[in-house]
Amino acid sequence: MALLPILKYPDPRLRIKAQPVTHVDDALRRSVEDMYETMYASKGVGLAGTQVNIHLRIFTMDVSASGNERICVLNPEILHQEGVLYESEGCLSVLNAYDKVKRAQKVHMRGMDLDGKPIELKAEGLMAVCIQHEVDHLNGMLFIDHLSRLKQDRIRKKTEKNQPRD
Ligand code: GNR
Ligand code: NI
Repeated sequence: MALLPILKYPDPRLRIKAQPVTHVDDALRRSVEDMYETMYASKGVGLAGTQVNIHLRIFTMDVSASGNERICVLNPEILHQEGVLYESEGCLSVLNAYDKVKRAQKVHMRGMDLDGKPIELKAEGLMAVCIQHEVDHLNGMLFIDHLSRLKQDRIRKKTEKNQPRD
């Protein structure tokens, strides 16, 4: 088990589109264990492979109050979504930025588990938001991309001040 470094905005690697998982092996299972460890240590409710420089379509999630309900989805696909929800979001890859984002209230998702078996999941509320946030990461998208240009500029400037490049 190991803690993985989390890529921070504006790292260009956060823009890489993740590739589908074609086979599950021990190396992949170990990476997923490291992703859980990293996610829990950072107090995140979700973590996408992209954020830890693993550009495969994988995310881990635990939105439970107990912090003991692990969900890992490989090759997630959102089949259907409905309703509208504005929830305040943050991201382990975007420091010190929180804002409301328009999302679907419910999602119906399909994917594969670590045994390579198909799984289907219907989610609403925070879990639905988290799934949409993680699938965005796998497509190289960040929650701030959903905000106005003005808000994006403010976040970029604040980030540059806190972590100047070179
Ligand atoms: O820990 C996280 N909390 C969160 C809160 C509202 C909406 C989305 C999230 S996901 C985030 C962890 C993260 O950055 N996952 O990619
Ligand atoms: Ni995130």
